[in-house]
Amino acid sequence: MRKSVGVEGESFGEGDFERLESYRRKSFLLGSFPLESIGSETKVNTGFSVGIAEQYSQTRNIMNVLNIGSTKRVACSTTASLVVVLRRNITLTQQQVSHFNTFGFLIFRQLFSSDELKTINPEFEHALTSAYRHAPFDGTYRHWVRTMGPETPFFASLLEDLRFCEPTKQLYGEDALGMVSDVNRYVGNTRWHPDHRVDPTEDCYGVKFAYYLEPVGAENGALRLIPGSHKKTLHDDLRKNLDKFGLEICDVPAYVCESEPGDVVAFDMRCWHASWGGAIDRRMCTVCYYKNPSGPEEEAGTRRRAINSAKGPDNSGLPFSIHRDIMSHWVANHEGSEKRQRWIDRERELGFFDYLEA
Ligand SMILES: O=C(O)CCC(=O)C(=O)O
Repeated sequence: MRKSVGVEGESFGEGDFERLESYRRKSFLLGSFPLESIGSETKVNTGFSVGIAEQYSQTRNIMNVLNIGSTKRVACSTTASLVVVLRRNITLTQQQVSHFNTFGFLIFRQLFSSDELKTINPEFEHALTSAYRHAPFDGTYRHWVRTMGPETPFFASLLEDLRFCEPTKQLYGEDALGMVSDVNRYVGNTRWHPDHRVDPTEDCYGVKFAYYLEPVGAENGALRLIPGSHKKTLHDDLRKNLDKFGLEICDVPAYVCESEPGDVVAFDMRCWHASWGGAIDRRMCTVCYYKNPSGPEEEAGTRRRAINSAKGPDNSGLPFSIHRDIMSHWVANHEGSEKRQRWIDRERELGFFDYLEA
């Protein structure tokens, strides 16, 4: 029996997996939801998303989807699993844009599905274990590696994932630049700091999407942000005065971004941020974009960043050859992604790959 799932008036049946996948690439996310009971109804939270092509071929039964909405009921008949195509609203509302502009951050709950976390966790382990084979993690210093190489395909796809690059376009312009997807094992507290300077002649700026793989709260390593500190007056005031208060990290007035696995915190990298009480081996990942500089001053600021960011890998205790191989793979763009090529061309022009290509 041919079953179908409706997507904006279209219907799909068994064997239509390629077409389903092309929808996912454009703007749809697919959810695969195991059903415990047969012939009943189940609730699907559309905040969850999965997009793994191989699953389609394994999941031979596609059901009707009823009532597209935020939480929906789907009818299911005689099968133990179900594929649903959901259109996730990846566009920020005006209110979210204003929140980000004013406070410097936004939190997206359950942007990753539990199925995606099942891919993220082993890729995370593999990326760091193989990169630091020469010095296995012993809790004395942070391990950090970029995940844009062939061995971590899920992480490597994230810069081009619409969940990240579409909001970035809204916040930093259509031509914003995809920079980094990385994974980290943090050790204990992180002191207060901004990632970028606020003066555009000295540095560029952009957004970091950060997600933790364990639940984190106020007492165990959640990201703390000082709202509005991406703006010059507060940013500079903190640079000048924060240390003078002699406050513990946790006593500085701040917003604590409690999070569960699957949640993502997006913040302007000029914001002052820190963490408190975190465990040794706090697993955290990021996806980062920069604003494409416009005008000679911003370009000069971005070129300075390019020179400084070449030092990053040296400070991570990672053999340079490992970093170079990962980045060279990304820059080679074997997949022929147009979007990525545009980023690469502009980043090369700005000097971000000088150290790789020297
Ligand atoms: O999670 C932490 O300890 C801090 C994260 C951080 O400083 C960063 O991502 O820049």
